[in-house]
Amino acid sequence: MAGRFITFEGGEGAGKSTQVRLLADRLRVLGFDVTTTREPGGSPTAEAIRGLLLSGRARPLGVLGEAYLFAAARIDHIAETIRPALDRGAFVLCDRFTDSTRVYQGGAGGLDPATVGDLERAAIGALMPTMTIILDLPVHVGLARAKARAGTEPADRFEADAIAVHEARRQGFLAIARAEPERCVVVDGTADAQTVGQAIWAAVADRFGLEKRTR
Ligand code: Z5A
Repeated sequence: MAGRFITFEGGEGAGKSTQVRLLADRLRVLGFDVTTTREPGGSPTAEAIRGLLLSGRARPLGVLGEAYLFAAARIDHIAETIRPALDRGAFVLCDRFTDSTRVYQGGAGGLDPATVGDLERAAIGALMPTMTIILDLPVHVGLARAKARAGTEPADRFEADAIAVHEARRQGFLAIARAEPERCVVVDGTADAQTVGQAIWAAVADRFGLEKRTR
């Protein structure tokens, strides 16, 4: 794998999409080839599956059925978007990836860890992110942001879950960070977007040895 694969994780409204954009801008200014993408989605077939999942139409399949759909979308996303970009040496910045399945369908979702692990291996093989940025903030702050952005639009399938479920997800991401400190960096997402972006940039520059090009 020639490129570098950075994923962004965290709860609803944590600021992942905003930070993907800010980091992409910084890297492009430095002349890097950057692909930004998201899950579920990121390729035409995976975007179609996203529609099924977020609308709630797949909910009758249960957590196992939804997990299979997230995995199917991921298989296509990797083949069509992530792998080609990494092979040409790009930075790939992805809004959610396999940690979201671990947390939303496993952990807080109740799917047993062995099944989550089997599905992960089947879908991604050895393609773990080079670096994962976990944006952490209190649940009520993230939900308020998501609600303000959505206006009168109804909450999606996952936003609509109970506060206790959102809190379990937050703790799930923090547990992954503790278990895999070499891959994961937890960033406080409560500050303004530019301040959060600066903290992320410091971590990325350090991780990939970019400091000399930026200071
Ligand atoms: N899911 C799953 O269950 N299993 C899986 O394997 C995968 C996903 C891959 C995808 O939803 C859903 O799928 C997700 C998990 C589940 N659950 N939900 N809901 P999505 O893609 O539609 O949404 P999301 O991933 O949860 O992200 P989000 O709600 O769109 O938020 P975000 O990307 O983290 O934040 P944002 O869009 O950058 O910012 C939200 C708002 O806050 C926006 O108005 C910003 O301008 C504002 N913002 C951003 N940063 C700040 C700061 N720092 N201060 C103040 N305001 C800010």
